Amino acid sequence: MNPSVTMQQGFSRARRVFLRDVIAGLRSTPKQLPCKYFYDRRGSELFDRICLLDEYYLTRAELALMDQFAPEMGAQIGAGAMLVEYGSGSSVKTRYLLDGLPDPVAYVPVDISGDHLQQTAGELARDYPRIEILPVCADFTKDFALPRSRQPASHAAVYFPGSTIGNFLPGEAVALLRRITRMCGTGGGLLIGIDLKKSIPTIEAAYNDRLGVTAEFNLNLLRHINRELGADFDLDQFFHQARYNAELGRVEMHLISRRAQTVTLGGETVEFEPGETICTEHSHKYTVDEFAAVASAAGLTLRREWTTEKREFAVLHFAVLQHAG
Ligand code: AVJ
Repeated sequence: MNPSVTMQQGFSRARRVFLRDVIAGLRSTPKQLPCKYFYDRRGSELFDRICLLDEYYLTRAELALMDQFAPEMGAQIGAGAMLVEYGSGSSVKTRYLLDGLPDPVAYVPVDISGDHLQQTAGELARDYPRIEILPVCADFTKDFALPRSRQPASHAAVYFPGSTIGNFLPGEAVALLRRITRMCGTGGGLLIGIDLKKSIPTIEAAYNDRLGVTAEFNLNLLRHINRELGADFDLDQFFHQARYNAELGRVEMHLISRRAQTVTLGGETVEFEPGETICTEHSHKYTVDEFAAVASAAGLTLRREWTTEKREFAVLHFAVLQHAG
């Protein structure tokens, strides 16, 4: 019997999807891997370290906005909301928002990483006893059901911080925002963090830090694949590089093969040429107007914007105007 078949039978559903995604990505030209698989335990820790780096201005800029304007953002969202966060991670920024929101009914953190989610939900339940915490372990790019809160909410508001929307191609971003529009319905809203276009050296430095934490984060994707899928990537034979594609307005992260090599996974082999790259992440940068146009295509209207003085980062509030259906 083909050994890969026996192995796959022992795989959980999530792992089979992971394997399918990885093989499809490595079979395409140019090779690519989905960035959502960065976030195993170690990947999440490395990302937390990225957020503290001198060069990685994004988190500091967004936190400064939350620190200064959360009460205004909360007022803009309105009283009695169910706050739904996409990709909640450690919910650090959320605490500012929960502190600024008038009488929120429930907080629904949505994250793909179940362990992290349960831990964070427990901490929030302890610190915010008056807000019902309803964690949902899901991939927010797929449909998921909103939990029902004990106390009925007047409306749903999605919080999508961190410029995570930048990982999606503009067309995918419209599709994801449409889901949000549909889920919230008329009267709902979206508060979203967007990394803004700026000088290329500033952007590139944020993804090529001197300490090499981003390189570790990128390479850890291969380690994750080795561990979960029994692949045999040699991490020493790939190196990290991030470059800004000005035409498409995005950072592209790559893992570059140092030499010709063959990698085995799931009973299949994948060949690499010297210098061949795997694109592991796109991180789109927008102007406020560009992003408002993307959101408008999904039935969302810009209501307010908060930007840092140096215009590094923006937090934008959109209203669902017409329920797209
Ligand atoms: C979490 C997607 C916003 O694109 O800046 C950081 C991920 N990748 N350094 C980003 C990331 C490399 C980050 N996002």
